[in-house]
Amino acid sequence: MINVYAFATPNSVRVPIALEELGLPYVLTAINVRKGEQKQPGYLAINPNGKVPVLVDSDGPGGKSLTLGESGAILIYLAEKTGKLLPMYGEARFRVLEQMFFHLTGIGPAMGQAGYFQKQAPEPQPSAQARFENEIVRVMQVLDGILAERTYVASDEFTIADIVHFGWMWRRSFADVDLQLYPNVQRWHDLIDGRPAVQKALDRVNALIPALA
Ligand SMILES: N[C@@H](CCC(=O)N[C@@H](CS)C(=O)NCC(=O)O)C(=O)O
Repeated sequence: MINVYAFATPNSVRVPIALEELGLPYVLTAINVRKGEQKQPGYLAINPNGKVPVLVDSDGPGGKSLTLGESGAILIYLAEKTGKLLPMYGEARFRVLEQMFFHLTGIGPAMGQAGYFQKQAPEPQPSAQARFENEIVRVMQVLDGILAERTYVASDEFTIADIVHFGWMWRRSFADVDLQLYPNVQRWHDLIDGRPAVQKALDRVNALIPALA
């Protein structure tokens, strides 16, 4: 049995997408980060880092239960559990990891920080906002150049690196990112968004948001 603790967020959505793509059944439990549920003691006992997503696999390595945070680590775990979406050896494997690290240390943090300074900072911080907005343009241009050469981000095969990149592209409006400025990324985004497993995962995470009374 696989349990996923998540919300409708860019880092969370990767895990349901991977599980849908891999055809693994899972229970999805909402941790409402807008209400601070990720900082409650019960959840901190599952993830001391106080963030979503978390995956709990009762049938983990050696038949023991595994509790795992960090969306990138979770995707590698699921790929290796099933032998899919991550080549085992050679350059192809390291191109996937290269793209995952590029996103997780570059694009994702830039989008998160830009959105924070645009929309949530208690007072305007123009130089901080400009720093992260400029970084988004730089890394998005890098990604656009990569996608001019390849169908998917790591190769001409769909991999977990595409799932990692897709999370923030799905939630790009938080950082006011316009994909029309990056035509190769737009082409790739539409390809990923059109996958039935991706749509199923998006429906499931969107359903975690409580309806406004
Ligand atoms: N590096 C982590 C980042 C997780 C993360 O920042 N999750 C956000 C939602 S997208 C969160 O839990 N935010 C609530 C908070 O930071 O308190 C991952 O990839 O899983």
